[in-house]
Amino acid sequence: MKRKTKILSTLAFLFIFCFLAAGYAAITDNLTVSGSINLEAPNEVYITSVTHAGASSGSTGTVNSYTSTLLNSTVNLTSASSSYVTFSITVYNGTNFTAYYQNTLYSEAAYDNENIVCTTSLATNAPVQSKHSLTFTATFEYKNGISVSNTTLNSLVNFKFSDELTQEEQAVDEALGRFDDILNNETELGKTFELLRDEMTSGDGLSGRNDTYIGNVIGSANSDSAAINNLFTDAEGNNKLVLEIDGVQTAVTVMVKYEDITGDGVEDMTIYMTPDKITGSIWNRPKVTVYAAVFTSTTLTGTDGTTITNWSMLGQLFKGTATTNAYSGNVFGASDSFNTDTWRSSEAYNGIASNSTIERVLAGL
Ligand SMILES: [Ca+2]
Repeated sequence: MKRKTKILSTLAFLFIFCFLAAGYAAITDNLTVSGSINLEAPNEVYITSVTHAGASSGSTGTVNSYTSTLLNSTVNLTSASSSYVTFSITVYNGTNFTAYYQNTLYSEAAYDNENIVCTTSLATNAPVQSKHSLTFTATFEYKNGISVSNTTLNSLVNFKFSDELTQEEQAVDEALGRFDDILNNETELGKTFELLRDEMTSGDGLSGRNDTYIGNVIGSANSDSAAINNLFTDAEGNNKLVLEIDGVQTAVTVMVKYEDITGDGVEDMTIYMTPDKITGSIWNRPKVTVYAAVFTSTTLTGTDGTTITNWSMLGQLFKGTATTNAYSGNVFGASDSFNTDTWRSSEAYNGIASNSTIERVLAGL
């Protein structure tokens, strides 16, 4: 997941470099692609469409190209100081986290008429939710009170969204990517969905142990923690539950449950992750931040008759809280885990209020 992002960032950079080196005319030719290329959605916020949304009489706007959150356009206004051109722009958030509009940026080298300004309909920090689109307008018009001389603007503007993740969010994102790999039959070291299920159901001799979930929370059995750490370690030996940036380490504690969340009678795989330290007691059960994602399975049949099970994430990664609790089977009843039944969203999704259960949040999708 991370490598993919790097490659795409490099491509985006090369695009920008092409703009600067070759000028605008050439890029339109470069973008002519024939045949069909199947690309995965980039793990970033990016423009998916730009259309005309209005102009004053005699004014015209041309979309030369767009990539990432960059728009290259030419507008020709009239000498009327009130003339304008408006584009309607749709962006898609391919990341696992809500991104927020920051500002519209440009460099003077790629903006050849300082008397024309670009204003968007977005408020600062307007959110675009993970795996969702957002449409807004960008209007090019004269600055107030200038005397019109040059009526044309060639520009490259960047509608900047902050998809920068905190280290905790990055750590959770890495763990989520690894979980997807485990479910979808990654063959390295034999780590698969089947192995995960085997570890859940193997039992560890503790009374009351539930074979539908497994975690590496403090109170879980050593064998459960070891199994989770083994599963989340990739072929290069990197434990994806620990992220270290500049010497600062963030550990992710996970609980994986095999349960029917969608209500169709078929078990789903749910992963709950917290970057918080779980420090409760039997007398004190504080809430911890818990991210949750639900994966549902589809069985596909190949032309040769073989079948594979494909797991895909429903919606997005949801942020919420859960109450600390004792891990099932822990006879001492300490708050060494968290109770997934108490999970409530802490952000609103698709008109569903925050403080909703994961079932309710999913039902709104
Ligand atoms: Ca289900």
